[in-house]
Amino acid sequence: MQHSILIFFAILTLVIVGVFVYVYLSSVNANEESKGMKNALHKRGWFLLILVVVLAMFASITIPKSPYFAFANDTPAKVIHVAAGQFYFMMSYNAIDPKNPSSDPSIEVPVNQVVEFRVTSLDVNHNFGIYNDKNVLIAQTQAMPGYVNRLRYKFTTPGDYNIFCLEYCGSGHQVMRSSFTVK
Ligand SMILES: [Cu+2]
Repeated sequence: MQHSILIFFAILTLVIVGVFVYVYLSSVNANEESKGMKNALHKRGWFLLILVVVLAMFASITIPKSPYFAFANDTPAKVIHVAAGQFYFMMSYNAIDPKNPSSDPSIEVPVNQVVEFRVTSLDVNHNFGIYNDKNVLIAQTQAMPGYVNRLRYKFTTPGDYNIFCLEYCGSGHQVMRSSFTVK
């Protein structure tokens, strides 16, 4: 891992040096540029075309992998309602009334079935991050006041999962923690 980071930065350094060399050489060779505005517009056109092509390639590769489309055509086997607040998570099988919030003491989620978390906040912005028993983040969504964000996921490994807040939300941010069991 450290090896590949080193190689990445070495390549990045070469690219940056290359850009500087190119800029230097092109400013030395000022005669080429003296053809006036026509030359500059010509170059700008090519630059914009290449930029659009590269961005379109990135978008076509990454957008289909967006988690917003995950399990979009499935009907969730179970819906878990989540309300975050300073500094706690409430989870319930039933909708949580913001005026009188209450949670279920323990939450169980079925394995190998699509479940949906409906996540909101009762005060400021929080985050709902799901970690497996090896402390690897496997899914997350923002918890926002006035919005319900739906997070669908299919757990393939039974066990205990932890919830942590991933949005700095105040002095007790680091104590925000909850958990549920996948069976
Ligand atoms: Cu937080």
